This record gives sequence, structure tokens and C-alpha cells, in this order.
Amino acid sequence: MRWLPVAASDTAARVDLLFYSMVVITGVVALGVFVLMIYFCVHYRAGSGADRANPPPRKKWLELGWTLTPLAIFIGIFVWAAVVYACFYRRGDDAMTIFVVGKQWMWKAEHANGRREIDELHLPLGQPVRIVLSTEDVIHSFYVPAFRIKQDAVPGRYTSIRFTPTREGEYWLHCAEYCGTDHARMGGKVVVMAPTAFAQWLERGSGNASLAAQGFELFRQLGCSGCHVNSTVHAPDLTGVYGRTIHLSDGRTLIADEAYLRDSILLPKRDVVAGYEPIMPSFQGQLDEGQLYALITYLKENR
Ligand code: HEC
Ligand SMILES: [Cu+2]
Repeated sequence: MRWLPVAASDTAARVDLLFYSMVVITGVVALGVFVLMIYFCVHYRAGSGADRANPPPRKKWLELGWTLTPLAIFIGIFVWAAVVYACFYRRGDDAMTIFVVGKQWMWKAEHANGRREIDELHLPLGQPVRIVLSTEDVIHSFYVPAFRIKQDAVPGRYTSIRFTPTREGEYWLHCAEYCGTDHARMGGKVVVMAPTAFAQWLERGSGNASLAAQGFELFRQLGCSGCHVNSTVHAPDLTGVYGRTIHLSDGRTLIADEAYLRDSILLPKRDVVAGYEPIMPSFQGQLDEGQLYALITYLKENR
């Protein structure tokens, strides 16, 4: 008998173990409570001959025991669950990044080499993947039950989730956040392929330039290079900007991640780099999510 969808990722194995452990622990406790309750109801019913004299004295160790043991178990479960949760968001350079954007009512995916797909997502078996999510309109939620992952795509920012597919096959992909008329139809399938088959599939791409190359093209077209590369304008050098520690003019310090690069392009007045004038124009409304991510991919790879 199968209670849950097949487990097709490393996260699924971790989530299931946690889930079943909680079912067993709470089940055993509930069973114990009900058995005792029924026993006491019958034993001490009105008119029964049970001995009610000499009630046992209070035993402190017993009360402490049944208070502290569940406390320890619940805190243990909390720590365990926190570790499982943290795995979804672990960073590491080994993960393959795929950009997925939600749009009423479809999921559009773009691989690093520029191959695009809609309502389908091909993944290689055994390779850690990081899905970077965004949306063109309202909140959507990227939900693959077989992977036990569900992550909101939120307007105006990036969210991401990480996992490793561990089983070849096709799995349902859904939107799990009500997003309008065709919400229930928003979804498709995830196809997990053997690594060599995946590599071939990826190569058979539609002939798009890679994300980084598209980004470079935009970097020139939009005039970014006019200020940022060999220019008389006083603007920061963007070579290796990703991951750099940035000092801002208001004294804050942060690490340049995807979110920071996104904000630098759309809301340049918000985080002004120390030592520079806030002269960079906003590019809000001039780029769709795919173009913006291509630009960021170019900045990430421009080391
Ligand atoms: C008019 C000149 C100008 C143009 C055009 C321009 N920038 Fe800038 N940019 C600046 C200046 C000046 C700063 C530093 C002050 C600030 O943070 O606003 C900056 C900051 C940045 C930063 C933050 C750099 C850091 O070291 O933290 C990024 C990223 C960036 N720009 C990317 C871009 C991209 C991508 C484009 C094109 C879409 C672009 N810029 C277009 C002048 C420009
Ligand atoms: Cu949706």
C-alpha cells in the first residue's frame, strides 16, 4: 500500500522519514491515552467495586518525567525538522541552477545553455539542482509532490529551492498557490533522465544563446557597459561582483547575491555603493524576468 506519491528526490527521503516518525510518535501517544482512558472509564465507573481508598502519594519524579520526556522529544523533532528545512536552501557551487518563472498560467524554465521549456522541466538523475524562481505577475507556488518540494514564486524577488532527483521517470508539477481562473490547470511534468540522455537532450536545444551570452548582449544594448566598462563615468567595475562584499553609502555591508544584483538594476537608488554618486537609472519595466535573469547570469559568470 502506498500512502504518499513515490519519493523521487533526496529531500523526499528526508521529509518522509521525518513525517512517518512523527506519525508513529503521535500515534503511540494517542493510542496510550485512549487505552488508559477506556480502561479508567470502565474500571472506575459509578457503582464499580474498585478500591478508591489510599490514593497513591504524589510522585515528583513521575510528573517531571512525563513533562520533560515529551518536551525533549518535541524539541528533538524541531531540531531535526530545522535541519531538513535548511537542506532546501543550502548553497553550494555543485548545484546546477535552472531559472523558472511563473506566469498566468504556465511555468517557463530556462537552462543555463539557453534551452527553454514550458510546463515541462527536464532534470538529470543524481545531480543537485537549484531552481531559482520568479514570477511575471502574481504569487505562484512551484510544487512537485514526488520531490516533496513546494516553493512560492513571489513578485519582485527571487526565491530558490534545492534538491537532487534520485529516480528516473515523469512526475507531476503543479502550481500550489491560487493564482486565478486557470490556476488548477497550471502545471505540467518534470522528467528525470539519465545524465547522458539529459546531456543529449540539453544539446538539442532550440539554438538559443546561453543565458550568460544573452546577458552580455543586453549589457551592451542597454548601455550598462557605457558606464561600467572603461568609461569616464565613475561607476564600479562589475568584474567578479557576484559574491563580493559590498559597502554601501549608508554604512551597510552586504554580500552581492542574485537578489542584490536584481535590486541594483531595478532599484539602483536603494543600495548605493559607497564612494559613488546615485546616477544609475532604473531599468524597471524595460526587462522581463527572463532578460533580467540573463543579465544577472552574465554578471555572475563575468569573473
Ligand atoms: C549612467 C551610468 C550607469 C548605467 C547606464 C548603468 N549603471 Fe550600474 N551603476 C552605476 C553607478 C554610478 C553605480 C554605483 C552607485 C550605485 O550603486 O547606484 C552602479 C552600480 C551598479 C551595480 C552595483 C555594483 C556594486 O559594486 O555593488 C550593479 C550590479 C550595476 N550597477 C549593474 C548595472 C547594469 C546591469 C546596468 C545595465 C542594465 C547598469 N548598471 C547601468 C552607473 C551606471
Ligand atoms: Cu499559479
